[in-house]
Amino acid sequence: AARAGRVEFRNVTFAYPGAEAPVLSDISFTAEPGQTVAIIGSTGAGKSSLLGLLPRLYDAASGEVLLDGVPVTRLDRAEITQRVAMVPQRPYLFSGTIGHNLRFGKPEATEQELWEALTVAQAADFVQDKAAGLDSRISQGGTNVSGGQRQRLCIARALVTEPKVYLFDDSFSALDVATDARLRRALKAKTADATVIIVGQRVSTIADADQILVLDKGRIVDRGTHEELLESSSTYQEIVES
Ligand code: M5T
Repeated sequence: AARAGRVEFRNVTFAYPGAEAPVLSDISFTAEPGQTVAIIGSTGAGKSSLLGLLPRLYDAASGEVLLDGVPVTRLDRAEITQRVAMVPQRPYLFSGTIGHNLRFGKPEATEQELWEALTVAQAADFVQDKAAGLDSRISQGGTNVSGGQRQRLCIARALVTEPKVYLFDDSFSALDVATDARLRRALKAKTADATVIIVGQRVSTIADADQILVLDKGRIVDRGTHEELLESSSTYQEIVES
Protein backbone atom coordinates (compact mmCIF):
# COMPACT_ATOMS: atom_id res chain seq x y z
CA ALA A 1 0.00 0.00 0.00
CA ALA A 2 1.17 3.53 -0.71
CA ARG A 3 2.54 5.27 2.33
CA ALA A 4 0.60 8.30 3.39
CA GLY A 5 0.69 10.82 6.18
CA ARG A 6 2.96 13.52 4.80
CA VAL A 7 2.57 16.71 6.79
CA GLU A 8 3.68 20.08 5.50
CA PHE A 9 3.42 23.53 7.04
CA ARG A 10 4.02 26.36 4.55
CA ASN A 11 4.64 29.81 5.99
CA VAL A 12 1.95 29.35 8.60
CA THR A 13 0.93 32.28 10.78
CA PHE A 14 -1.75 31.97 13.42
CA ALA A 15 -3.36 34.17 16.07
CA TYR A 16 -6.09 33.16 18.52
CA PRO A 17 -9.47 34.77 17.84
CA GLY A 18 -9.52 38.22 19.41
CA ALA A 19 -5.76 38.29 20.02
CA GLU A 20 -3.65 40.76 18.11
CA ALA A 21 -0.22 39.19 18.30
CA PRO A 22 0.28 35.94 16.40
CA VAL A 23 1.25 32.89 18.48
CA LEU A 24 2.86 31.32 15.41
CA SER A 25 4.77 33.19 12.71
CA ASP A 26 6.03 31.90 9.38
CA ILE A 27 6.22 28.23 10.37
CA SER A 28 7.51 25.95 7.60
CA PHE A 29 8.54 22.32 7.90
CA THR A 30 7.83 18.91 6.44
CA ALA A 31 7.32 15.60 8.24
CA GLU A 32 7.51 12.53 6.01
CA PRO A 33 5.96 9.12 6.67
CA GLY A 34 8.38 7.08 8.73
CA GLN A 35 9.89 10.19 10.29
CA THR A 36 9.70 11.63 13.76
CA VAL A 37 9.73 15.39 14.05
CA ALA A 38 10.10 16.81 17.55
CA ILE A 39 9.18 20.29 18.71
CA ILE A 40 10.86 21.77 21.73
CA GLY A 41 10.78 25.24 23.23
CA SER A 42 9.98 27.17 26.37
CA THR A 43 6.52 27.31 27.87
CA GLY A 44 4.15 29.43 25.79
CA ALA A 45 6.34 29.14 22.68
CA GLY A 46 3.34 27.88 20.68
CA LYS A 47 4.00 24.13 20.53
CA SER A 48 0.46 22.99 21.39
CA SER A 49 -1.02 25.64 19.12
CA LEU A 50 1.11 24.33 16.24
CA LEU A 51 -0.11 20.74 16.70
CA GLY A 52 -3.73 21.89 16.92
CA LEU A 53 -3.68 23.32 13.40
CA LEU A 54 -3.47 19.85 11.86
CA PRO A 55 -6.72 18.42 13.31
CA ARG A 56 -8.19 21.90 12.75
CA LEU A 57 -8.83 22.86 16.35
CA TYR A 58 -8.07 26.23 14.72
CA ASP A 59 -7.19 27.31 11.21
CA ALA A 60 -4.11 29.24 10.14
CA ALA A 61 -4.53 32.95 9.44
CA SER A 62 -2.15 32.71 6.50
CA GLY A 63 -0.01 30.05 4.90
CA GLU A 64 -1.06 26.44 4.51
CA VAL A 65 -1.17 23.25 6.52
CA LEU A 66 -1.14 20.30 4.13
CA LEU A 67 -1.88 16.64 4.69
CA ASP A 68 -0.65 14.49 1.80
CA GLY A 69 -0.46 17.61 -0.32
CA VAL A 70 -4.01 18.78 0.33
CA PRO A 71 -4.73 21.82 2.54
CA VAL A 72 -6.51 20.57 5.67
CA THR A 73 -9.09 23.32 5.17
CA ARG A 74 -10.25 21.37 2.10
CA LEU A 75 -10.61 18.06 3.94
CA ASP A 76 -13.64 17.21 6.00
CA ARG A 77 -13.15 16.42 9.65
CA ALA A 78 -13.90 12.71 9.26
CA GLU A 79 -11.10 12.39 6.71
CA ILE A 80 -8.68 14.14 9.04
CA THR A 81 -9.71 12.07 12.10
CA GLN A 82 -9.21 8.90 10.09
CA ARG A 83 -5.64 9.82 9.29
CA VAL A 84 -4.50 11.92 12.27
CA ALA A 85 -4.59 10.99 15.95
CA MET A 86 -3.68 13.57 18.56
CA VAL A 87 -2.86 12.78 22.16
CA PRO A 88 -3.44 16.14 23.84
CA GLN A 89 -1.45 17.57 26.72
CA ARG A 90 -4.27 16.86 29.16
CA PRO A 91 -5.69 13.66 27.72
CA TYR A 92 -9.26 12.96 28.67
CA LEU A 93 -10.79 9.71 29.85
CA PHE A 94 -14.55 9.57 30.15
CA SER A 95 -16.70 7.68 32.57
CA GLY A 96 -17.03 4.08 31.33
CA THR A 97 -14.81 1.03 31.16
CA ILE A 98 -11.21 0.97 29.98
CA GLY A 99 -12.49 -0.92 26.91
CA HIS A 100 -15.02 1.85 26.12
CA ASN A 101 -12.30 4.45 26.40
CA LEU A 102 -9.91 2.52 24.17
CA ARG A 103 -12.56 1.91 21.51
CA PHE A 104 -13.51 5.60 21.33
CA GLY A 105 -12.00 6.09 17.85
CA LYS A 106 -12.72 2.56 16.58
CA PRO A 107 -15.82 0.96 18.11
CA GLU A 108 -15.29 -2.30 16.23
CA ALA A 109 -11.76 -2.93 17.57
CA THR A 110 -11.25 -6.48 18.83
CA GLU A 111 -9.96 -7.30 22.32
CA GLN A 112 -6.75 -8.49 20.73
CA GLU A 113 -6.27 -5.10 19.08
CA LEU A 114 -6.84 -3.40 22.42
CA TRP A 115 -4.27 -5.57 24.17
CA GLU A 116 -1.75 -4.97 21.36
CA ALA A 117 -2.18 -1.22 21.75
CA LEU A 118 -1.92 -1.48 25.54
CA THR A 119 1.28 -3.51 25.19
CA VAL A 120 2.92 -0.87 22.98
CA ALA A 121 1.74 1.89 25.34
CA GLN A 122 3.27 0.04 28.34
CA ALA A 123 -0.17 -0.15 29.93
CA ALA A 124 -0.96 -3.87 29.55
CA ASP A 125 0.48 -4.83 32.96
CA PHE A 126 -1.48 -2.24 34.83
CA VAL A 127 -4.77 -3.18 33.11
CA GLN A 128 -4.07 -6.89 33.64
CA ASP A 129 -3.51 -6.26 37.34
CA LYS A 130 -7.05 -4.95 37.68
CA ALA A 131 -9.57 -7.65 38.57
CA ALA A 132 -11.97 -6.60 35.81
CA GLY A 133 -9.28 -6.00 33.15
CA LEU A 134 -10.73 -4.15 30.14
CA ASP A 135 -14.07 -3.97 31.95
CA SER A 136 -12.61 -1.93 34.82
CA ARG A 137 -14.46 1.32 35.35
CA ILE A 138 -12.82 4.65 34.78
CA SER A 139 -14.38 7.55 36.63
CA GLN A 140 -15.28 10.82 34.90
CA GLY A 141 -12.06 12.57 33.84
CA GLY A 142 -10.03 9.49 34.72
CA THR A 143 -9.50 10.59 38.30
CA ASN A 144 -9.14 6.98 39.52
CA VAL A 145 -6.00 6.37 37.44
CA SER A 146 -2.65 8.12 37.86
CA GLY A 147 -1.43 10.82 35.47
CA GLY A 148 1.05 8.42 33.88
CA GLN A 149 -1.57 5.69 33.50
CA ARG A 150 -3.95 8.19 31.95
CA GLN A 151 -1.29 9.23 29.44
CA ARG A 152 -0.59 5.61 28.51
CA LEU A 153 -4.29 4.74 28.09
CA CYS A 154 -4.70 7.76 25.82
CA ILE A 155 -1.65 6.71 23.79
CA ALA A 156 -3.18 3.22 23.49
CA ARG A 157 -6.46 4.79 22.37
CA ALA A 158 -4.61 6.62 19.57
CA LEU A 159 -2.79 3.41 18.55
CA VAL A 160 -6.08 1.50 18.21
CA THR A 161 -7.17 3.77 15.35
CA GLU A 162 -3.96 3.04 13.37
CA PRO A 163 -3.61 6.58 12.03
CA LYS A 164 -1.07 7.73 9.45
CA VAL A 165 -0.05 10.67 11.63
CA TYR A 166 0.47 10.74 15.41
CA LEU A 167 0.60 14.00 17.33
CA PHE A 168 1.91 13.63 20.87
CA ASP A 169 1.64 16.76 22.98
CA ASP A 170 3.97 16.25 25.89
CA SER A 171 2.51 12.76 26.19
CA PHE A 172 5.46 11.19 27.92
CA SER A 173 6.07 13.78 30.63
CA ALA A 174 4.39 11.86 33.46
CA LEU A 175 6.37 8.68 32.70
CA ASP A 176 9.62 7.81 34.37
CA VAL A 177 12.63 7.89 32.04
CA ALA A 178 12.84 4.09 31.68
CA THR A 179 9.14 3.67 30.82
CA ASP A 180 9.37 6.62 28.44
CA ALA A 181 12.29 4.94 26.63
CA ARG A 182 10.54 1.53 26.46
CA LEU A 183 7.33 3.07 25.21
CA ARG A 184 9.03 5.03 22.45
CA ARG A 185 11.02 1.98 21.32
CA ALA A 186 7.81 -0.07 21.06
CA LEU A 187 6.06 2.83 19.37
CA LYS A 188 8.85 3.18 16.82
CA ALA A 189 8.50 -0.51 15.90
CA LYS A 190 4.71 -0.37 15.73
CA THR A 191 4.49 2.91 13.83
CA ALA A 192 7.48 2.51 11.51
CA ASP A 193 5.53 3.83 8.49
CA ALA A 194 3.63 6.57 10.30
CA THR A 195 4.49 10.23 10.65
CA VAL A 196 5.12 11.15 14.26
CA ILE A 197 5.21 14.70 15.61
CA ILE A 198 6.19 14.94 19.26
CA VAL A 199 6.14 17.95 21.55
CA GLY A 200 8.58 17.17 24.32
CA GLN A 201 10.22 18.91 27.23
CA ARG A 202 12.72 16.22 28.09
CA VAL A 203 15.73 15.93 25.82
CA SER A 204 15.83 12.12 26.15
CA THR A 205 12.31 12.02 24.65
CA ILE A 206 13.28 13.90 21.52
CA ALA A 207 17.00 13.26 21.02
CA ASP A 208 16.50 10.47 18.47
CA ALA A 209 14.05 12.43 16.29
CA ASP A 210 14.91 12.80 12.61
CA GLN A 211 14.40 16.51 12.92
CA ILE A 212 14.02 18.79 15.93
CA LEU A 213 12.37 22.19 15.59
CA VAL A 214 13.33 24.73 18.25
CA LEU A 215 10.40 27.06 18.79
CA ASP A 216 10.74 30.42 20.50
CA LYS A 217 7.94 33.00 20.71
CA GLY A 218 6.07 31.39 17.85
CA ARG A 219 8.99 31.12 15.46
CA ILE A 220 11.25 28.26 14.48
CA VAL A 221 14.60 29.67 15.53
CA ASP A 222 16.70 26.56 14.87
CA ARG A 223 16.27 23.10 13.38
CA GLY A 224 18.34 19.96 12.98
CA THR A 225 19.19 16.70 14.69
CA HIS A 226 20.16 16.57 18.35
CA GLU A 227 23.87 16.44 17.44
CA GLU A 228 23.57 19.30 14.96
CA LEU A 229 21.68 21.50 17.40
CA LEU A 230 24.16 20.83 20.20
CA GLU A 231 26.77 22.34 17.88
CA SER A 232 24.78 25.15 16.34
CA SER A 233 21.94 26.30 18.59
CA SER A 234 22.47 28.28 21.75
CA THR A 235 18.72 28.13 22.45
CA TYR A 236 18.83 24.33 22.24
CA GLN A 237 21.91 24.18 24.45
CA GLU A 238 20.11 26.25 27.07
CA ILE A 239 17.14 23.85 26.99
CA VAL A 240 19.43 20.83 27.27
CA GLU A 241 21.24 22.32 30.22
CA SER A 242 18.12 23.49 32.08
C1 M5T B 1 1.08 29.70 23.07
C2 M5T B 1 -1.88 31.21 23.99
C3 M5T B 1 -1.09 30.98 25.26
C4 M5T B 1 0.31 31.31 24.86
C5 M5T B 1 0.36 31.00 23.38
C6 M5T B 1 -3.77 26.62 23.77
C7 M5T B 1 -3.99 28.12 23.80
C8 M5T B 1 -2.91 28.98 23.91
N1 M5T B 1 -3.08 30.35 23.91
C9 M5T B 1 -4.34 30.91 23.80
O1 M5T B 1 -4.50 32.14 23.77
N2 M5T B 1 -5.44 30.07 23.70
C10 M5T B 1 -5.31 28.70 23.69
O2 M5T B 1 -6.30 27.97 23.59
O3 M5T B 1 -1.00 30.88 22.96
O4 M5T B 1 0.53 28.63 23.84
P1 M5T B 1 0.82 27.08 23.57
O5 M5T B 1 0.68 26.79 22.15
O6 M5T B 1 0.02 26.29 24.53
O7 M5T B 1 2.38 27.00 23.96
P2 M5T B 1 3.27 25.73 24.36
O8 M5T B 1 2.57 24.48 23.99
O9 M5T B 1 4.58 25.95 23.73
O10 M5T B 1 3.38 25.87 25.91
P3 M5T B 1 3.55 24.74 27.05
O11 M5T B 1 3.43 25.50 28.34
O12 M5T B 1 2.47 23.73 26.87
O13 M5T B 1 4.92 24.16 26.91
O14 M5T B 1 0.58 32.69 25.01
O15 M5T B 1 -1.54 31.82 26.28
